[in-house]
This record gives sequence, structure tokens and C-alpha cells, in this order.
Amino acid sequence: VCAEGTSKLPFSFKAYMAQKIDAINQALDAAVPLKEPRKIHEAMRYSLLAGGKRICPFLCIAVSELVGGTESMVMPAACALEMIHAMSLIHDDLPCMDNDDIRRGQPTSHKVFGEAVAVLAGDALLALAFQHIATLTVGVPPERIVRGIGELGKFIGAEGVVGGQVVDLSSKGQSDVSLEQLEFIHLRKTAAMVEGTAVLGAVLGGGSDDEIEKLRTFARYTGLLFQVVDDILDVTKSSVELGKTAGKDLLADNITYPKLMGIEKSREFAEKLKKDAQEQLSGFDPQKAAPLFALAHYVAQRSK
Ligand code: GRG
Repeated sequence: VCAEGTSKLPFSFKAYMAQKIDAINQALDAAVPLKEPRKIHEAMRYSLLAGGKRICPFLCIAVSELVGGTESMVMPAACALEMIHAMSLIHDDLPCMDNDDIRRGQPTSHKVFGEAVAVLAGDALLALAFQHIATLTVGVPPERIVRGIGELGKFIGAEGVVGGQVVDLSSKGQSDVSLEQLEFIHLRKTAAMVEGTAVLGAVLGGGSDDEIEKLRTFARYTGLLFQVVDDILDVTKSSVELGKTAGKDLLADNITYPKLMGIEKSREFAEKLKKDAQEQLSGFDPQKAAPLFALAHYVAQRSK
């Protein structure tokens, strides 16, 4: 993908993303060595290293680089974001939540390690995430690290991801969920994690308040876009293609954008969210903003 709006050097998003994801995967592997107690470290590694698109760590690095930071300044934060993402998936798959047997084409954590260890692996990943940022971030003034940690906690806690999950769970099976309620859920459950990612990357990277705000808004639109595309894919792709529990009716008790507004309107909404996200980048140097411009396009076009 070549980002539109960049005239001089052709920018290869694919190569840029592949290089970043390679570095992220190496750092994640090193972040959780296999030590005693072996069972918990095995369970943490099982979910953390089981593939995945690595969108949040990638976004964190790209945002930091856009505001003048470097990859190494935010690599511990990028790993922390993937730890939080992994723990949220482990807990989301538990019998008390979505009760899923398959994630990324593999048995879910509780199917392999049992429920107790799966819960604890999630807990340990969440604790390690904050430890990792606090103890391993180098080259960033301490006040920026503290601010970044505080922001991240806010975005993933009861006002953010956890809040969205609670409302999502209580809306399951309800037939009269409105568009406003659906947006409330997705802005917290999915978009808040993406927003927290951008804010963390921008704060650690040394962005101004104005830059942080623009990137936060970019991430909010991109996060919602991710979820609208997810909903469309759930309708248009089979569960096997998506690596989800085969045979489970994915839409049985989930309210989705296609259910509320139809596939065509959902596609139009996704297109609008992509444009709204990309507009937030107009104040930045287009060459430097090319990775984020292309990321919004990637999220809109993805097929898994
Ligand atoms: C975060 C403290 C804390 C607790 C977790 C269980 C829970 C509370 C929240 C659920 C959050 C959740 C599962 C949101 C869905 C996010 C989402 C769209 C996941 C799919 O992400 P992909 O497609 O996954 O990027 P891959 O496999 O590519 O990593």
C-alpha cells in the first residue's frame, strides 16, 4: 500500500509494518522467559506469542515516530499493549464471558491450561504490562512515563475497555439494542484500547498536547473502524476463515452494525470513519504521517 498524499518517496507500508512486527515479536519473546512457576509462564507465552496482527504495538511505535520519538523509546510500552490485548482475549474467551473454544485457530487458554490458570495468566500479563513500561522504558523523562502509565490505566479500566465489556455482556440476548448503545460499547471495548495506545505512544514520544489530541482522535476513529469491519467480516466470512469457534453461531446474541444498519450502510460508515481518521493527520508532515495514513486504510481493507 502506498499512502495517498505522499508525493516524493514511495512508501511501502508492507515493508515498514513487517519490519516493526518482526521487532515486536522478538521483544515479546524476550519479555516473558520460561521460568518457575513454569505453568503460569507457559500460559502467558501461549497467548502472547500465538500470532495476532500486533496492531496496537505497531500503532504505538508509528505514533511515537511521528511525534519525534524512536522505536526503542516505546518498545517496552508496545510489548505492554500486546500483553494487555492478550489478557483481554484470554478473559474474553472464558466460560463466564464469551465461552469460546478457539482463538486464532488454536484452542483457547482455558481449554489448554484450565480456567484457573487462564484467569491467572491474564492477571499476570496485566501486572507485567505496567511493570514492563515502568522498569524498562529508557530515554524518556520519568514524568512522561508516569503520565503514559496513568493514561493507559484510564483507557483500559472501568471507564474504558472493562466498562465496554460489562455493558456488552449485559446487552447480550437483548433484541432492542440501539445504534447509540452499540457505539457506546465499541468506543469503550475496542476503540479505547486503540486510543490508549496512541496516547501512550504520543506521550512517551514527546508529542505536544495538540499532537496527542489529534492522534487520540485518529485512534478513536480507527478503533471504531476496526470494530465495524469486524462486524462486517463476521457476516461475510466463515468462522473457520476467521479462526473462531467452528459451528458457533457468531451472531446469535451479538448485536452488530450490519444487523442494525445493513451491510451496505455499514460499509459506507466504515469508509467515513477511515476518512475521518485520516483527516486528523492533515496537520502533520505527510511523509511522516504515511504509516498512520496507510494503517487506517489497512484496517478498513483487512479480511481477517
Ligand atoms: C483490559 C483490564 C482489562 C480487562 C479485560 C475481557 C475484557 C476485560 C475485555 C474484552 C475486550 C475485548 C476482547 C475486545 C475485543 C477487541 C478485539 C476487536 C479483538 C480482536 O483483535 P484482533 O483482531 O486480534 O487484533 P489478533 O488475533 O489479531 O491479535
